[in-house]
Amino acid sequence: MKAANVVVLGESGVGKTAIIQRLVTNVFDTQYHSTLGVRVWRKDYTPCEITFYFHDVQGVHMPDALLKTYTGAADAYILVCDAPRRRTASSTEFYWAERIEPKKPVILVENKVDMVKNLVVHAKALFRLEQKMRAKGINVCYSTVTSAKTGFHLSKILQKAGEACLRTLSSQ
Ligand SMILES: Nc1nc2c(ncn2[C@@H]2O[C@H](COP(=O)(O)OP(=O)(O)OP(=O)(O)O)[C@@H](O)[C@H]2O)c(=O)[nH]1
Ligand SMILES: [Mg+2]
Repeated sequence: MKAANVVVLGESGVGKTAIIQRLVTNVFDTQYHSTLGVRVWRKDYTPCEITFYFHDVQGVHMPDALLKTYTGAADAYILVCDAPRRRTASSTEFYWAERIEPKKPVILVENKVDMVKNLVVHAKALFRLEQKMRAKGINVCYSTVTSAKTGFHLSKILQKAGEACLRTLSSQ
């Protein structure tokens, strides 16, 4: 198995920990325990023969020099915003996207879609965000709406992250 670092970034409360926990343990916790610092979660993913190390980074902004120690070690990123709060998408575009290495692959996620009425509106907004990120030179390789609560569209993230990490590892 190859080791791959996936660094998960986004504003506080968007559901980074919930997504990772669902991917690794298939559990969803309704309680909010804000992450302090960075927590690393391990998951073997046999279809790609990869061991993921998901770096669950606190959403509270930390000094750029410290954040860089995590973003620099990434083989891929997952950037998360949430559907009920539009400003979290702006933060993805103008804060988090400016603190990653642009050539490394990015999976763009709009989470908590179980809370919205019109999914099509959100899918279209995510598509526009993806276009804007690409225009900034960010290497978005996949984008999806998700729900960590219901598990909606989460399985694709493992597959796309696995493929992205294999590309990064083979180019090194
Ligand atoms: N309805 C719903 N709630 C969610 C979903 N994902 C996460 N939540 C809830 O949102 C809250 C915040 O989730 P977290 O995963 O802790 O958020 P985070 O991005 O890790 O936040 P920080 O650690 O502070 O950066 C928790 O109460 C979760 O239960 C989702 O898909 N749907
Ligand atoms: Mg967290």
